[in-house]
Amino acid sequence: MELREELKRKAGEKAVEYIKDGMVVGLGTGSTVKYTILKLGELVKDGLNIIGIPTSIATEKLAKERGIKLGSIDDYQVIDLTIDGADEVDKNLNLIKGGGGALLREKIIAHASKYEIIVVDESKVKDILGDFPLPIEIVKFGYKRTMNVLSTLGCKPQLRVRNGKAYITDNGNYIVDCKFDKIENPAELERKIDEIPGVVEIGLFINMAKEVIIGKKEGIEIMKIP
Ligand code: DER
Repeated sequence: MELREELKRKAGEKAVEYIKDGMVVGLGTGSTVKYTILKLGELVKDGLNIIGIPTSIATEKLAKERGIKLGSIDDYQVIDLTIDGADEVDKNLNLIKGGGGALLREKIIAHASKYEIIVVDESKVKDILGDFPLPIEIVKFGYKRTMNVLSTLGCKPQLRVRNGKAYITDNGNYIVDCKFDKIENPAELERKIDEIPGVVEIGLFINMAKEVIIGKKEGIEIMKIP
């Protein structure tokens, strides 16, 4: 296994230690939390009793394949613990998310969670957010105008394309990836973007993560809000 994948696996599997019998567990999306779900599937086979709330159709499929019992956010409106990945993490545990296209459902489930743990490899940890283009979910109607308004905030919006076609989220919307370079004040930027009609959700998760588990060459580091 190549090094980065090994660091993802270390972080993803470490998070499983936080899952207790009887919990309702939000299941994130992406290549790091995949390892959490694989390990969780093994524990479920050994008798662990949890309900998983998936943050995407892809995660729902993976969890079902691993025999994890699933529920819906409408039937389980308070979630004990959510484990998810991120594209960037800063020192205040603010996140850029959405690289996997699941930011809307991820944010709803994060908001419903008593405790949100993020699993990343060390390459995701940054002093200031912004290296990774900020994913923003927008409706199709008037999307070119929405992109133009977003560019007035100082970013270069790119419509996300997959296999030569505009990427469509699980919710039927577009994603625009906006390169801001340095995001000095994530909370203020989130507020400004949120004012734009046509924006559905923004890939800035402010004050939502309680812990970040970082897979590093020398081992595991845990970042927590003091
Ligand atoms: O879309 C997301 O926010 C996902 O959590 C994803 O971007 C995490 O990235 P990973 O695949 O590198 O874990």
